[in-house]
Amino acid sequence: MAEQRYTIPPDNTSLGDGSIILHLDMDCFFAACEVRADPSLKGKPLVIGADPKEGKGRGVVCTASYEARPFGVRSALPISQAYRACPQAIFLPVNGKLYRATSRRIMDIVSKFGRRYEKASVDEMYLDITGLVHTVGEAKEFAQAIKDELMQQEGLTCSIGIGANRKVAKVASDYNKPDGYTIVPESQAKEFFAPLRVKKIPGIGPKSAERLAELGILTVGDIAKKRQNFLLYHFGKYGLWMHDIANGLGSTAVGEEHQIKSISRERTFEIDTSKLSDAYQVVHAMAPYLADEIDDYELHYNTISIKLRFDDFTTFTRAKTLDTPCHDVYTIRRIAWELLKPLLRERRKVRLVGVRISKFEQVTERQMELEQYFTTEARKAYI
Ligand code: TTP
Ligand code: MG
Repeated sequence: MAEQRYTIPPDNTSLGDGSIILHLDMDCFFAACEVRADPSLKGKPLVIGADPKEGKGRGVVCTASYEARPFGVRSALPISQAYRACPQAIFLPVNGKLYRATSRRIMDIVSKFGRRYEKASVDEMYLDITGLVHTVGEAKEFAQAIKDELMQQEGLTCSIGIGANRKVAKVASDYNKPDGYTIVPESQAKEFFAPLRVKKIPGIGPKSAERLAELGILTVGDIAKKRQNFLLYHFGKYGLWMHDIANGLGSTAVGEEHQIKSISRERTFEIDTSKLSDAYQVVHAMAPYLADEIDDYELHYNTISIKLRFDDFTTFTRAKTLDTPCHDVYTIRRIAWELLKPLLRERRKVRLVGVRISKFEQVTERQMELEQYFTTEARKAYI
């Protein structure tokens, strides 16, 4: 059965008396940055991710241009499958520096439009625009003004959702992609959600969707209609959360949480390896990316973790929390290797190595100076 489409109500409709939240998500972000850098790629199927090696490549797709999506190519698909589905696509490696620099400029541009803002990922953000717009017509103009500004300054398109809470705004920004916007007044939130499949709500994953389906619950409207006690019985507190969301209630806090929780990198070997030097090289090469990114955010890390997957897919993680926060590359390398080495003793074949830094904190200038000094000392010791 085709899903019933939501239509934005007339321009003079009130958005409601509570908060007004805007969610913005860039369109096929990594691919769009590549097209901007090389306009000859425009209109072509484009896949950003691991090297496909003519179908033998390992690793995954990061994103695909809208021209590649009809072939079933999407984020997280193994790159070998993407190659089989669309061999004529242009496959490009990930240029993290370009995307991060673009992301920062976008956030600068967009944040000026709101009262508060929160960066939610490399290509999405929330704005609290309570009091800045009151009607559907004003919200449309507001969304269009942001889109025009981004197009003018960055040459990129985005999609925007405006609603009475974060969840409505987030689902709305995805509703009319690419290059669209969807405005959902408070009074329409339930109707907007009702026909959507439960998995459309971020926070309801495949497992929950399966359990809901077993109970005959397929759409968000089905959740809204259930009694709270029923959902509490089957899902505990999570059931109550789902009930609230389905009924158009949800968090409106923007920018109150620390936005970025961890930064990680993973690498799948082309061929499973039992050589220690292979694992070491990966850690060595990954560390600067992590350190670079943390510098972009002007944060320090407290915890370093590793992930190790053997050829039979058994996976181990280990973590170490430091006595003092750091931001340098050397500490990442040293600790990650300390954590990895004991696991490699048996010389089993390794499929994947990953490094993560987390428990971030902002640092004062004085701390920065000290850190600088110790980093220089550490570098000397290291070389
Ligand atoms: P998304 O916003 O999920 O995707 P997108 O911007 O490419 O496409 P859409 O138009 O549907 O929003 O993610 C933003 C970027 O994050 C994306 O361009 C690439 C990266 N990414 C990954 O590297 N791996 C992933 O699994 C996902 C989902 C995204
Ligand atoms: Mg996006």
